[in-house]
Amino acid sequence: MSTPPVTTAAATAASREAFYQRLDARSMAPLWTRLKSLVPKDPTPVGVPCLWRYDEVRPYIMESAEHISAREAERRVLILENPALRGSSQATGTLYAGLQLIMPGEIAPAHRHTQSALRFVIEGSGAYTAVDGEKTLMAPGDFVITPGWTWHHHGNEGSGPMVWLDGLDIPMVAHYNATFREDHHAEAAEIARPTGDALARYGSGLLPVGYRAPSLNSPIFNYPYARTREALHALTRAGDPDPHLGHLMRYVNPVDGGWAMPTMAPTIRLLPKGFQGLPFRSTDGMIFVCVEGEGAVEVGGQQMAFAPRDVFVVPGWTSYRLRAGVDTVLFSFSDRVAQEKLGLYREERSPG
Ligand code: GTQ
Repeated sequence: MSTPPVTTAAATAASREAFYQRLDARSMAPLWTRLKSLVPKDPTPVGVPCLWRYDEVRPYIMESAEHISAREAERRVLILENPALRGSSQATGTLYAGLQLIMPGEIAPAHRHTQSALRFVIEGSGAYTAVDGEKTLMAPGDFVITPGWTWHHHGNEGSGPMVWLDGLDIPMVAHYNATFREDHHAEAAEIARPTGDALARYGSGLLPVGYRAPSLNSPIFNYPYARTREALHALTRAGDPDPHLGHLMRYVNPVDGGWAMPTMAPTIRLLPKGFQGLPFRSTDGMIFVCVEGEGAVEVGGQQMAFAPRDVFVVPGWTSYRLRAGVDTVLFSFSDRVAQEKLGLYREERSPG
């Protein structure tokens, strides 16, 4: 039996390093120096908790109209970029968020792209978005879907500015390198159906017999806030909220009962007056909008107070708790639907 030669730690390190350099020259690398970071015990949060107060942001949004038209900009949007991810156009590791402004008489020209978009209306009235041949008029609190690769343009036929939050899966689609876009030959795409058609056909607990869904998106493309609000308040009369999450509802695709969109998971919740949520974390980074009320989120050892129209981010796998001083409504969205389909979604409830 031969005994291995005695080597010093320094000699071992030096010979390994020389080996790694020869591997490097062949576009190879040892896994064992990287394994723990490639396959960590649990997720490292991407981005940091952050909040944009609407009263601070609004003057900049309005000023953007002095600098550029919707036509020239194509989409006049101020991107909400996570402070830890500057330059990436990301609010979370997988999602983009921005505040879009459209002024009276303007049209944001028709285009389509493989990314999916959602809108959550922040302020104004009289503006519409047209998706796949149908217009919908938007009002504050409305949740609107633009499925990937559908023609869409926006217009404002009202007398004041309208602002909404855009949520897009831009980083996710970029990850797959599956980004395509096309500009429509006309500024406004054709309108083929009357306004309200989709809501009547698909959003009344009814579906046309024989209906075949053309995509994984809900055929309802505007979920009006008046209806959503009624549902939330009915819940508060019927029982107690989830101690971690409040009265939490998801926007559903009536065709299959799944999430309303294939890549982004939109939810809305009511936190009753005095709600003190227990800690919770989940693998999906979330973007919230305060719709009504006021409260605070405690996240990553930080307290962030929110008021209506404020937008805030809770990174994935970061424990947070929600509090509300008065009845408070929060919209939020994340990549949870994609994570669920891939078998990745996890959540954790702490007792306090
Ligand atoms: O409204 O189509 O915020 O294409 C970013 C990209 C909005 C839109 C954004 C877009 C849009």
